[in-house]
Amino acid sequence: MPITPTENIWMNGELVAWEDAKIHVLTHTLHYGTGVFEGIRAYETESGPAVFRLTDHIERFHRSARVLGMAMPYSVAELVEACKLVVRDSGLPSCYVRPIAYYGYGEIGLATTGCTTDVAIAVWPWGAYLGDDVLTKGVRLKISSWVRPGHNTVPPATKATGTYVNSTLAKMEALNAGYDEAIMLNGAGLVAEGSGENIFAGLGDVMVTPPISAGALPGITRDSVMDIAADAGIEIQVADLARSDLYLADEVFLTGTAAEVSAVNSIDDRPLDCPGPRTLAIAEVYADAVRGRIDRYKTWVEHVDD
Ligand code: PPE
Repeated sequence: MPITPTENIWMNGELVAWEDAKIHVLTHTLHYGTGVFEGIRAYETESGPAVFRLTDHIERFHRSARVLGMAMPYSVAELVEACKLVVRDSGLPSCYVRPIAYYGYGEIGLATTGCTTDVAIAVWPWGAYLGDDVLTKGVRLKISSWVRPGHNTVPPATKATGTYVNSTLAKMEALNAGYDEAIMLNGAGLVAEGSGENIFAGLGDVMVTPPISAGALPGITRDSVMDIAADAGIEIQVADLARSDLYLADEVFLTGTAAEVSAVNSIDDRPLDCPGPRTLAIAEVYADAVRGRIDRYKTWVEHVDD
């Protein structure tokens, strides 16, 4: 997707003009995939732009760094304020927010000893991730030939930049085969997640989503959807899913900050009820919740003008 530039990018505590926010080609993370990042959305609300579950995202950002053994130079509170500042500075009513922490220029070689950790936060307008018709036509999924890395390979529950080599391979394989998105299985052949989304499958009265131990990212949208479903009387279970469970599902949806709640049309060309009734009910509440329209979920909405 082409990027639409905004005015400034936050780099190590300062706002830098978009076109000057550059790094050296010998930046450590460019070579070894040793960074961590987040994907967050700010939505237009009645009281100005608000970032959805900003603190939760920044806490995950810190956890990802901790897993990599990376010393994060800014506290959660500092990064929350920095994200709000960049959103405010952009003047955009809604946008995508991308914090990234990376080992910078100065050391080369696999060891990260002595590397500096640099942090940047960019925002840009980002529309529908999987198309404008995700709640009407839905997306066509293909089970990937690429396997989600194991917990002792590249930790899949960590939002590290290097992990996305796996996601990109899967995504491109699916797109080249004429599908919209890939679903990855783990080394045991159980369902993990999409290249950039978690998955929920309706099997009779319950909707099932794989556990983090299956190789899924602890998605913040996944977590929000579990609360929304519980409040709406829709039963959700966290349990392993076999590939055949996906073929037998009545309805399936994907969740992610970028993808929001996206209905699934088919998996490996096996059609599903799309959009399914639970998918639609949850998607509708989610769309209102992120925009601060539901009192019960107001704590999720962090205004940038506070
Ligand atoms: N799994 C993966 C692999 C993943 O990348 C995401 C987010 C999720 C699950 C859902 O997590 P959450 O956003 O917290 O609900 N994927 C990001 C897209 C990355 C991209 O640049 O493309 C996102 O949705 O921001």
